[in-house]
Amino acid sequence: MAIERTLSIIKPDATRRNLTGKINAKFEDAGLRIVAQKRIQLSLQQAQQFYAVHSARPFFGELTEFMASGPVVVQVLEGEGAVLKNREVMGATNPKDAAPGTVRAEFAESVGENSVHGSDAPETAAQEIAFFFSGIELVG
Ligand code: RTP
Ligand code: MG
Repeated sequence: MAIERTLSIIKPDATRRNLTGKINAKFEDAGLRIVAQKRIQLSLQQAQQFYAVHSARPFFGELTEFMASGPVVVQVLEGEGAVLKNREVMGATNPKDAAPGTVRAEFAESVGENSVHGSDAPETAAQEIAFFFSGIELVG
């Protein structure tokens, strides 16, 4: 399988509870390399722009307000099949459905406040990485 990159976000519920290191350990233990990372605070407008694909969904307001409610850690993960591998490490969207040992099974508070975001395909990964990182911030 090819080496890929994917965009990951450690969400405000997790940064608030000081879980960045524990979540990063799960990524690294799965063979994902953190090749870029920064801690930022999104404005509501930036959160709306990032999640524009979900703008018609009933949870859009709740989701974007939550994502702007505190610091997030945005990161680029690299590895073999990184998009799918990251989603396996994250677990299902709803922590009640997430497999044991996944980030969401261990740390998520609810279906909305679920600790991490991960790109869902290589094409969206490229767009989401470009949303947060410039070329010189991406170390090979
Ligand atoms: P993500 O995009 O954050 O990696 O999560 P995902 O693919 O597992 O879930 P997606 O369907 O893309 O939804 C994006 C985020 O919206 C919030 N959500 N809330 N209240 C709800 O029913 C609900 N459903 C989704 C979650 O924060 C989810 O991660
Ligand atoms: Mg998604």
